[in-house]
Amino acid sequence: MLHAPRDYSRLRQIDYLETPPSYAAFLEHYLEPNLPALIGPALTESWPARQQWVCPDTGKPSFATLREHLCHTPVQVPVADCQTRDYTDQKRSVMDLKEFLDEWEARSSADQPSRTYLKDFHFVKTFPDYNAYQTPEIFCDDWMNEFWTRREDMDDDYRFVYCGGDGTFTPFHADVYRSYSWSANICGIKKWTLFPPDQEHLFQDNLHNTVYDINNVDRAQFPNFEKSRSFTLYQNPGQTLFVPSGWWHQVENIGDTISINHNWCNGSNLDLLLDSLVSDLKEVERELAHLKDMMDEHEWIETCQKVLLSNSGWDWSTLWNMCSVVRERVKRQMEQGDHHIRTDASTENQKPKETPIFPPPMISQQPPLELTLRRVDAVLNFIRQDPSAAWFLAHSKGISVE
Ligand SMILES: O=C(O)CCC(=O)C(=O)O
Ligand SMILES: [Fe+2]
Repeated sequence: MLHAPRDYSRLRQIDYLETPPSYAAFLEHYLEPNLPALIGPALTESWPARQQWVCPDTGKPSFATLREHLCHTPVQVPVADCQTRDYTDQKRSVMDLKEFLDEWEARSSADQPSRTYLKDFHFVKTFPDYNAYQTPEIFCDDWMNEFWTRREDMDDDYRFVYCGGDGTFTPFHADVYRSYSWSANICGIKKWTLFPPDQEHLFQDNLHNTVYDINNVDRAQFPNFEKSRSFTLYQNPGQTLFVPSGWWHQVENIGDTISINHNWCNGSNLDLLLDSLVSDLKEVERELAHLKDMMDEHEWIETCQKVLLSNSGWDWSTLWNMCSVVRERVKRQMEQGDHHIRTDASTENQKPKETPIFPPPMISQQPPLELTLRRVDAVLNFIRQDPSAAWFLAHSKGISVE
């Protein structure tokens, strides 16, 4: 694979970058080695969200402005009950945004901790004309949002807002597909505990159950957890954290907190995404092993891919299609430069579409195009050479594996 092995053992602290780094520096020191960085508030200073959603005097959410800007029509939002566990996650439901804000404000005024956490709220998709923030240049090489916002069969994205009062939290996890995330704090403080990759064996039991809350670990069930290595940091208002691929983490809100978070991936963590898909598939095959003898070979492949898609949100065709879309775009950039990027983005933006597109990165916001092409081709070739994956793709609608 086209990536040097990553070594986390010499990492002693998480860098704080007062001034936002150039794209080239961010690529070299954080994206490629897969290391976290906390970036100072200059990165988000000009965002309307920072100016409009926070009371300048108190630093608390401006509940009246949020209601005025976001609640003219009823909006249903996803929420989690932080006090009720549901397997590896919290109990999820939906509620009306105005009702959520009213309840949050009442608790905040009474200095009471909250248990309802608005999370994974597709903000840009819900408010396409709001322009509450601009994706910083260092995070523009984002294939997940580029791909999902253009898919004709699925108007989706990974651009979220999180809102929660004091005491709300996100349990211990690694992100979807082992993607990166970035998280910008609009107000409040987030306490992050981050665990470098490759320590899963220390926080899993024999049955592959994983620790849920790092503050309440059953030492009998997870005797090795205390051997794990982690970094704790406090993210203040305006600061942005880059969370690398495959780093497990838990996040706890201190005070009333609003953040903007994207999940994303690109050529620098593509190998980790592929590893993650392969290991998710192995897990599915283990779970379904008792059915294998009852099926023919092709039925088995299809069943495993179906379960993989429903458990993990992707299958071979998802990874194949994302890489193919990026490959086409990179080849166009090699031939035509950036010109078409701006034109494509502006014409597509004029189409009435539920999810506004995420524009592809300019040449200056990504690694050398030849390197990206080699990395994408390595993954496409890996898939072509895997007999089950190749058979599955050859029988998937609209895919040509040539
Ligand atoms: O802010 C939170 O509660 C969770 C954020 C998170 O897990 C992430 O950005 O990856
Ligand atoms: Fe996360």
